Amino acid sequence: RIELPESNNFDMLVKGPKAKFTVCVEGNIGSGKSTFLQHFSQFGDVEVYEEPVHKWRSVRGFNLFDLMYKDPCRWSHTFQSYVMMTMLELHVKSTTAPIKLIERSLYSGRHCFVENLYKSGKMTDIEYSVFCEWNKMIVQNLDVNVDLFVYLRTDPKVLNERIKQRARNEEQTIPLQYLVDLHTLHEKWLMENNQNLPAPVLVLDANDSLPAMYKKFEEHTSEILFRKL
Ligand code: TTP
Repeated sequence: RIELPESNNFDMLVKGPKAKFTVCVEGNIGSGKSTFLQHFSQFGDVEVYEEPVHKWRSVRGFNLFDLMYKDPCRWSHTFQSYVMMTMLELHVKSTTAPIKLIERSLYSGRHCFVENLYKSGKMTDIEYSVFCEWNKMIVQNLDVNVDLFVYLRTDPKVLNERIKQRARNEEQTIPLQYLVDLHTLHEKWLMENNQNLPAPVLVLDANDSLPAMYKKFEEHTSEILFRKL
C-alpha cells in the first residue's frame, strides 16, 4: 500500500483553496501580455502568475522550448504536453489575494497552438488526439475555472516587428505566416466562438505604443478587476 502525504499535489488539484476571481490574459506572441501583468501587479488585491517559460527551457538540462522550434515534428507534442502541465500548476495554485491574474491558460495552448501544429502537419493524428483527450479530461475534472479573458488583439505585422526587437533566441525563426495562422486561431477561439467559452472576453486593441497601452490598461482597470462587463 502506498502512503500518500497528508497534503499531496493531487489533493490540491481537486480541492485546494480557490481564488475568488480569475482573469487570464490572452493574445498572440508579442502582444504585450507580460506588460499587462506587470501593470496589474501593482494592485494589492491581485496575485500575478507569469507563464513559466524558464521551466520549458530547462527540462533535465534540455531546452525543450528551443527543441520545439528547431524540430516541431519531433518535439511539439512533448512540448505542448509540458506547457499544459505547467499551466495546470498555475490554474490550481492557491492564492491569498482575491484576484488571480494568469498569463494565458490551458485553453489557448489547446485552441491556438496545438490546433495550429496539427493543422500544419507538425503533430500527427495520434499525438493530437492524445493531447486533446488529456486536455478535455483536465478541463472536465479539475478546477481550471476562468472568470474573465482579456484578449490583447494585435495585428500580426506589429507582432513581427516586436518579436524581432526583443530577439528571444528561440523565436528567431518565426515567420510572419506563423503569426498570421495563430492570429486566425485566436480570433476563431475568442471572437467567433463566444457561447462555447468558459468566461466572457474583454477585447483590447493592443497595436498601440507602450505609453498608450498603459493608458488603456488604466482606463479598463475596473472592468478587468471587478467584472463590470
Ligand atoms: P506567449 O505565450 O505568446 O508569450 P509572450 O512572451 O510572447 O507574451 P507577450 O509578448 O505577449 O508578453 O509565447 C511564449 C512563447 O512560447 C512563444 O514563442 C510561443 C510559445 N508557445 C508555444 O509554442 N505553445 C504554447 O502553447 C504557448 C503557450 C506558447
